[in-house]
Amino acid sequence: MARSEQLTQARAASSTWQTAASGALRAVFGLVWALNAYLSWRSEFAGHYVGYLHNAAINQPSWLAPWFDFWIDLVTPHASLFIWATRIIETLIALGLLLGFARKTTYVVGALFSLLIWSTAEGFSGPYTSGATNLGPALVYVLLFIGLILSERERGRSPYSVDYYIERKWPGWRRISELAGPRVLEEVPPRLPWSEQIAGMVGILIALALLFGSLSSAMNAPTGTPAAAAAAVDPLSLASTSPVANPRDAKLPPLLGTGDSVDVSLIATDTTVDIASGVSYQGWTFNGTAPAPFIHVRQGQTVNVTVENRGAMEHSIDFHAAQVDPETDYRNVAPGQSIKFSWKAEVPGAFMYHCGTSPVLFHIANGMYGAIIVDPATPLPPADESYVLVQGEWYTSQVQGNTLTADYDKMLAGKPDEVVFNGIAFQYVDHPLTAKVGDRVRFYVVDAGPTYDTSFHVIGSILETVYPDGDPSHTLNHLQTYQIAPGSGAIIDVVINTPGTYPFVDHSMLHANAGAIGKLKVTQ
Ligand SMILES: [Cu+2]
Repeated sequence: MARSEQLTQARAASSTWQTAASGALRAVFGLVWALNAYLSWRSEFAGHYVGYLHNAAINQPSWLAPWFDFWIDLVTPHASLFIWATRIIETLIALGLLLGFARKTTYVVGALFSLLIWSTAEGFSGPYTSGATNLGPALVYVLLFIGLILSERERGRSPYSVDYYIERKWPGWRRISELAGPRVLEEVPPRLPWSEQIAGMVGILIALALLFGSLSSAMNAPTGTPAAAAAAVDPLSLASTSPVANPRDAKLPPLLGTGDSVDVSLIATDTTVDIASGVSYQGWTFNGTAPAPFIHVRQGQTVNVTVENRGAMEHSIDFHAAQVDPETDYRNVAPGQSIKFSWKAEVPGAFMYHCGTSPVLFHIANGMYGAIIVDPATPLPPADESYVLVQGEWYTSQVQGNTLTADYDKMLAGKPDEVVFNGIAFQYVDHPLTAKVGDRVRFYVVDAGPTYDTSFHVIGSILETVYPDGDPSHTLNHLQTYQIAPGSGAIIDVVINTPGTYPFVDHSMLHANAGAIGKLKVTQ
């Protein structure tokens, strides 16, 4: 055999294998897309969709902010349209790659779509990490599409594609399927013998089995590893700009009773509560709200307590206003059980009460806290308006969409996502508390923490009288700010003589930014 003939044969063989390899690469890439497409059809994907956009916007360089804001503004009001578009586009790309259908269009659309979705929505499905780290995978996807484009420009028609058979009937199909020029397309594409095709497919299947095996074990990694770290969404970034729908009434409720004893019934349940406008949180509560009911009694009254546990785990009660044996009365109550005990309200004040079951940090941060106001036997100077403000903290992780739940790691690290008065961020900005000029406005402020104190301050005013812990035997006058530690309270009177809107804040501005701000509207 002549040397030139040998060379031609060798070239033909290598070209045959390259064409097969290019087809195999396309099909394997198609399987990855099929997995992406499959994940996009799950309800979790739809539930998280808007959250992904917000996540992706975190930690981006400032020059990219308009790009991310543009997508958030565009997608948020039409989320379901974008969810369906994403599902359909991903499915079509997967089919195009697997079958070799409309290859040119598939590659171009695929490259553009990859760049877009990775740079805006954090990728295709779980597990997620936040921000710019996804630009890496985006570029890999785009490069793979470009690789396919370049390879097929060189090689022309692919016998391992549906396009090949369509073109044999309708040559015009080449316009949306082929990347090569007319000269290359004239050539008959080389094709491997069936035996070698089958051997190649077996090899690919083994490689894929190994790949998906390691992928699924990475995706099922235990909590705490980066792969399982849930979407870290800031609840305030999910909040709607419309006003809080159901603000908590801050008015001090009337005394529970005027007799010598009063009955208090608290029911522990697993409840979903609002923590910002349009944002809910799966927490634990007493009587379905966080904070729990404001309890108002008078010094000298006996408080008959019943705590019933209708939740899924142990809970208990701890009244800071009571003096009882904690091992007995504050013991854990199993689900389905209840506890009764009585105590006498001997000391007046603004007190916290909470679940005391371990870890208390978790039970308080998950919503199980409230305020109990014990009026002094000799009444304070009368107030015209009386409001209860219980400051709390929310530590969140996203369950789905605008529904969040607890993040114990954030609790341990002392990193609240929200700091709030009466459970819902900014609710009294949307719905200001009210008073008339010259009124004595009394705030019963309780800091439930669990971790941070409050530096209570009324902008535009000076605190007229402060009763530390709410006891009239301690009286301070004319303070600018009063600091209240977690687990304590104070009664704070202000008198405002000029009409206007006076914000009240936790003057730790980090906390005010995170929700601990409200407004007092003073009118004539
Ligand atoms: Cu509890």
